[in-house]
Amino acid sequence: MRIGVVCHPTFGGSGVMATELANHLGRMGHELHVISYAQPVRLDPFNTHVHFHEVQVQDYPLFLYQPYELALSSAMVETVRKEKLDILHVHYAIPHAYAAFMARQILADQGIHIPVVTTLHGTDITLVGQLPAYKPAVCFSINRSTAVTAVSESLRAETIREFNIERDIQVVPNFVDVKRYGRGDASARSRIAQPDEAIVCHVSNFRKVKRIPDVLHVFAEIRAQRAAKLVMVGDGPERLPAERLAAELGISQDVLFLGKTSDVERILGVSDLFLLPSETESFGLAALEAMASSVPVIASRAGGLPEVVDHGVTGYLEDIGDVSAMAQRALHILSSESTLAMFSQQALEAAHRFSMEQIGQAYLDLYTSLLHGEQAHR
Ligand code: GMT
Repeated sequence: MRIGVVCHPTFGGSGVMATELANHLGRMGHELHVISYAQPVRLDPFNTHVHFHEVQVQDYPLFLYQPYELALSSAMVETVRKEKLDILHVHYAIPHAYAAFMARQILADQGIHIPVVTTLHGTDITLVGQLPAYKPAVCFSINRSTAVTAVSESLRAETIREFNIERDIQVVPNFVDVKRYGRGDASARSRIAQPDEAIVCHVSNFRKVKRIPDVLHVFAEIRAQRAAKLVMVGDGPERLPAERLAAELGISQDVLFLGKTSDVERILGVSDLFLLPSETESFGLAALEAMASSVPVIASRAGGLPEVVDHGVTGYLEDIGDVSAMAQRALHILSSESTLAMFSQQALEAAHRFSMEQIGQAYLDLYTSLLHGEQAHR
């Protein structure tokens, strides 16, 4: 199959999912054409079946805002025509579903009919997508996609509740390539912590929705009871305030802010516990990646997190903002080697439920059904 993929190329989970899916389908022998304004970080440069097409936005002094959606629609049209694509799969509705609708119209005008799959990922529905400035266009482009998927039941339900949806939305959860993850040895661990210290980890893009202060408050309560280090991976607007808060809480010496790093797997591989106390989280790919590294998760009972984290089995879920309950759960998991080992094992087993092979096949099945229902351009 010849598949066009549109995504945000940054460190966010939707870009990671789009790119890993492209790498996986490319390894299966399909031809993947990734269209974005920059090469996604995880795109496999050694995979000869995966190709990158950069969207060229031309600066023009009349515009205060350069029209990215127009450039993206044009790039989709050109790539579909030149590469004879069968299907377009766009990740994150804004602005991709809208730009894909336009591309599809332009192509139809030229006698080329191509199905468009839109995958909803999170704040495209739960936050940004609901802003009055975007909502009508988001709703329209969801209704006009050939097929729509959401990464959790929770996100599907919220989309139907908040938008005027006139169509089916299929749930296709996120996946993880468990083989990429593993446990680090004592020497790797010793670079972060002393042998008696637990390693607690958080990975995100440090936006308000992640409730970064809660991560620090939970850790401060853990730290008051036992030796531990907190590793904060990622960067974003909440990072500087978090560094100040760590100082105010008197825990700076035990908190490492590592910024953006492509070594997330190695850091997870030496971690004992993962914290994700988000305000909302449609899925929580970071939690799944932690579980694939045998790291139990303490998270908020929000959005799709209960579909990923099994309360009392692979970690614990507590009410949003209940930092004391989260800290108590964390201390329980860390209370003995055998308790930690049991949760770690269960976390790893649960991660296998979201295997790349199975989810990749679900997308392929969807593409195939659309191609049978709609004449592709050849
Ligand atoms: O929607 C966002 O905030 C951005 C998006 C991203 O690109 O990282 O994150 C969402 O998509 C991920 C991949 O499907 C999910 O794992 C995240 O839970 C989701 N983020 C939120 O819902 C806050």
